[in-house]
Amino acid sequence: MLIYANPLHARHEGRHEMFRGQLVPCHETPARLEHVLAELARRPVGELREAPPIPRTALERIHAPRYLDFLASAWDQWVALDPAHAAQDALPSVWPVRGFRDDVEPTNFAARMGLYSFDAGTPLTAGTWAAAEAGAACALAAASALRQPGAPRAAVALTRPPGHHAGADFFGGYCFLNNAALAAQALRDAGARRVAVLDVDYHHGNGTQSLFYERPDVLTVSIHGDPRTEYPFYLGHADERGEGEGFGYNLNLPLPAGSDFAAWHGALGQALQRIADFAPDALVVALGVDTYEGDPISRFTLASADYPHVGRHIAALKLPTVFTLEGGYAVAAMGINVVNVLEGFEAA
Ligand code: 6XA
Ligand code: ZN
Repeated sequence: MLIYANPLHARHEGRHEMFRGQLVPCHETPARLEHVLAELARRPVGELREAPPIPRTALERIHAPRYLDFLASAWDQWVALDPAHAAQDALPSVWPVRGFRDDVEPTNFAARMGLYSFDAGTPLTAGTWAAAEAGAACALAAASALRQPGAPRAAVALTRPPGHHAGADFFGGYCFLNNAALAAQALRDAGARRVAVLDVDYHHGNGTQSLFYERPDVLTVSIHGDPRTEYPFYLGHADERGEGEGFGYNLNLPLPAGSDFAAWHGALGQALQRIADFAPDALVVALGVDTYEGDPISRFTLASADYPHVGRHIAALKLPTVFTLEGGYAVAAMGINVVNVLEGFEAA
């Protein structure tokens, strides 16, 4: 497999996130990706490649122009308000919920942060845009690689910040640009007739679901903690099946917090059956390993030894596959768990 690691990921390093009513050190840190790279150096499952820059037109296939303009310039605007801001992160604190307008872009910076986000856990920093854009470039490069003659079976975008919570025009859940959606769209644009996205992160991929909700050409399937108790709370229920032409092309498999690998594995079987029935030309896997028993913010109990099986089962679909990196906060185990999935896939 080919591996595109985001060379600018460490430029995004948030200081604090709002968590249970307090500002706490960020869970989503550069060390996460460093651990995956270190484990890949020990167990090379693929060849590391560099991604070319992503054109703005590719970003606009998924994200709204005014959102991209805001993200690209937000840090400069934040520091222009007060030079002291250079030493702080920008976090949103006000949002347009039901009944408010979102068609008029406010000039006030805090109001625009709220317009383009859905939580206060996702700090925007000096290097956020550079890191997010370079991460999206990895997703695009991974998708393009699969369409080349003599392509390998899989390509990996080792990205952070992650992407699956980001929608057409909002950030949240540590995500800014939706790498999995960008890869799926790039596969479609390069000629794949149908693409499936399988999201195995602990948290529902609300951004990916909403981006493809009315489309029958991209099937979205997600296994995740039940949103009644688990983030992102307001989407991810089993009765969300898609809308209009997209009806029947979204499958949510929520599981109760505390679920073990036996339960998770059952849901994976359902997910893989639905994907096989859809008969796609390519697959995108939003690979979060926050399903791990030691994860500090999640509540499934998968063990490191379970992850090779996850990779093996996904490989059984026999589809050209892009992996994008999503969550996982048990930092020391993260490298092992991610490489276990990739190794299981390669060994199949
Ligand atoms: C709330 C928790 C964000 C979850 C991020 C994640 N600040 N998503 O791992 O997959
Ligand atoms: Zn997650």
